[in-house]
Amino acid sequence: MESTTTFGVCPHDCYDTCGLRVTVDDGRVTRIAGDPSHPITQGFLCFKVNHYLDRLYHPERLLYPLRRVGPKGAGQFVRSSWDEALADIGPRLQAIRTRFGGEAILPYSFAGNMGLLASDSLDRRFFAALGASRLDRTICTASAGATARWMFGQSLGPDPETLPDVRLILLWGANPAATSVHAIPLLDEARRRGAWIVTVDPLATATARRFDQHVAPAPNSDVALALGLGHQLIQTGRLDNAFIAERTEGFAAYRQAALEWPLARTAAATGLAPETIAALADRLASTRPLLIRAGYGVQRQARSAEATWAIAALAVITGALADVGGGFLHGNGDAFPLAPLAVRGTASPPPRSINMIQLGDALTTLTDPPVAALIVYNSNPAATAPDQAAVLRGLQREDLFTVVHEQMPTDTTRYADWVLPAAMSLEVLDLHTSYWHRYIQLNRPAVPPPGEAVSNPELFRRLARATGLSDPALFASDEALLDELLANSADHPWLQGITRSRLMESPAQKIRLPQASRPFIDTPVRTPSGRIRLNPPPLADPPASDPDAERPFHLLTPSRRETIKSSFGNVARVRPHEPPTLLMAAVDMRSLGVQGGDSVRVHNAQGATVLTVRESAAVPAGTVVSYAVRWLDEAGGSNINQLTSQRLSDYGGGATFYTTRVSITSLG
Ligand SMILES: Nc1nc2c(c(=O)[nH]1)N[C@H]1C(S)=C(S)[C@@H](COP(=O)(O)OP(=O)(O)OC[C@H]3O[C@@H](n4cnc5c(=O)[nH]c(N)nc54)[C@H](O)[C@@H]3O)O[C@H]1N2
Ligand SMILES: Nc1nc2c(c(=O)[nH]1)N[C@H]1C(S)=C(S)[C@@H](COP(=O)(O)OP(=O)(O)OC[C@H]3O[C@@H](n4cnc5c(=O)[nH]c(N)nc54)[C@H](O)[C@@H]3O)O[C@H]1N2
Ligand code: SF4
Ligand SMILES: [Mo]
Repeated sequence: MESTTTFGVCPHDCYDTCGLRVTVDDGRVTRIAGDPSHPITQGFLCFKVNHYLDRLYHPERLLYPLRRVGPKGAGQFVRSSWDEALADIGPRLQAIRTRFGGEAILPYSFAGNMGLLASDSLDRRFFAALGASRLDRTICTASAGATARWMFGQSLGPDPETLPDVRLILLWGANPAATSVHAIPLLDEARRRGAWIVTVDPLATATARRFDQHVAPAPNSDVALALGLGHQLIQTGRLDNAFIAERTEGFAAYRQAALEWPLARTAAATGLAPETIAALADRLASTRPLLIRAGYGVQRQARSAEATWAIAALAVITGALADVGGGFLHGNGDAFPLAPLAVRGTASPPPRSINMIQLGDALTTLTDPPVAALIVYNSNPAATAPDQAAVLRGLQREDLFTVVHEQMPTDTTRYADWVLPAAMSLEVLDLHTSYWHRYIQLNRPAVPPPGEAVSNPELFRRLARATGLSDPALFASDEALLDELLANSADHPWLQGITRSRLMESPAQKIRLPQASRPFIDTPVRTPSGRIRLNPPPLADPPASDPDAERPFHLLTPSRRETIKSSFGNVARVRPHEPPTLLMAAVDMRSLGVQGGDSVRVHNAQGATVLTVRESAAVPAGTVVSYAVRWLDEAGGSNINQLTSQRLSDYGGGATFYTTRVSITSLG
């Protein structure tokens, strides 16, 4: 028996971007393990990817092109061939372009596979060549990213490997025990060395229970809490005035905003005891190094950017940025200075942009031109996009031509005209960066794709040929794309010597930014003035009216430990076996007259779904929780995104999933 081991990378949308060791025996993957030599992965994987063979060799894997035969959305398909599929798709896209213009074609993708070739390569070239509508990929971190760029010019924070040196860590709207498990050993080590770790989360999550202190503000009261802490620091004269004077601008605007939040008002808005707020301010003023890690939970609300700004400002006014390991971390994406691949568009002026959060409106209300073709890859919007009723209404349109490239039958493939089979990351070449750690990693194929499945770049080569496009850049090989990516930025000091051959020898290369380098102290602040901006970004006013404002419960739908959004929804050993659940405080269950196991109808102006109630001590009164994201076919054709809205955040065009008010009706 022939046995080989290759290095791979976990492709999922996760902070940890693990290095994998993949064992292949006689052409079949037999073991997938964490790379023991990878300093972040440390030889272990999370619960879900420990069962990855079940996903790789899943009996439902899509192996051949499928052509729709039944009515739209009925999920009836017959096996077809690539020749037949491309002979239909190519001319149809051309006809749509001739009739309405390229903008009638809309790509929809996110981070199903985070590889740079899978998520951001020939797809962009193909759609630009067609003059297709552009997609603003905002669904995850757009608000925090835009706010970080406003304040610092970049999304950059300390190297996570410096975490053990930090003495006060705030995990604000982050749940790494579920969403970034490789942070836990680093946090544990910091604690062994004397750190105090505070979780700021309305829910008593596994993270909150594990560490030293849980501060539980009311959902969406982060602006009040962060500015209230700032108020305390100002009033008690514990700012780093020298740091503020030398390195920032806009402090007067910050100060004015913070002074509106005296202790009593902050306590009332957050539901926290005044002593808790004052004591936390004391800690912030007196402990070094201080790191504030803002998770993505704080920036899925209507006031996402304002909250991110107010939280990050605490790390600035205390001077915490000046210590190794200290400062503010929302993301580390800009630690990888890879210039994107060159894209040539045909359209002038550039085509319209469509915010992916507003897919429902794009499919149902746009007329000039309408969206006539939708090409989905790396994403499952029927389950994960907000305002699901509008999304499904759009997908249901008989005059919408929908092509979905997928690994599994999903809620979205059900609405396709063509389902095309996608390779998995263990079957393709790719390059990965991380939004948290500092390793750039090569993913090598361990086995070929099964059946007729193809990688994302290969899909777009085939689509380009079928639509009659001829620019050679649309047909670049995977190796050429990889070399182009690395060569584009080869001069950058952080990427010195990181070449394809180096990565072939040693597949996880740390970028050449010294671990002890302090972001925005030892690296430039890339704002127009070169100073950190303490004045808030230009925040949008709230909408004049919110039809759900008076509903009794605040619904939160954060990440579930067992799945990544809707991915893994069909992996039996991983997915939850209970029906889609609503977690409630005992006091709310009593007042509604419901018991554990009862069905309730959860509804608001957007839509409705039915969930099974379970009592939870982790949930405060007035808040209800349903972890994201279950498949629609588990719950009679709907999930919690029936209740979320297309409303955009205050800056950066981000999602507002966690600003959702609902009513609940007992069904017994
Ligand atoms: N196991 C697993 N891992 C994942 C994912 C997954 O689905 N499952 N998803 C991946 C993806 S796509 C992402 S973006 C990341 C996200 O991972 P995280 O950054 O951890 O973000 P979330 O899970 O969205 O929310 C984190 C916490 O924010 C809290 N929260 C909600 N509303 C508020 C609020 O108003 N204020 C405050 N202070 N806290 C609030 C929630 O209760 C939750 O515990 O995780 C990635 N990793
Ligand atoms: N209510 C609520 N909704 C949410 C969130 C929330 O917190 N609450 N979180 C939001 C966030 S943070 C995010 S990031 C989004 C994520 O939402 P999506 O982008 O829809 O992510 P997934 O549900 O993981 O689906 C990814 C799909 O890509 C497919 N895929 C994986 N690799 C490949 C590949 O190489 N090629 C192709 N063609 N397909 C591939 C997988 O099989 C899977 O079906 O969900 C958002 N939706
Ligand atoms: S999902 Fe995250 S923690 Fe799990 S293996 Fe992938 S990168 Fe690692
Ligand atoms: Mo995300």
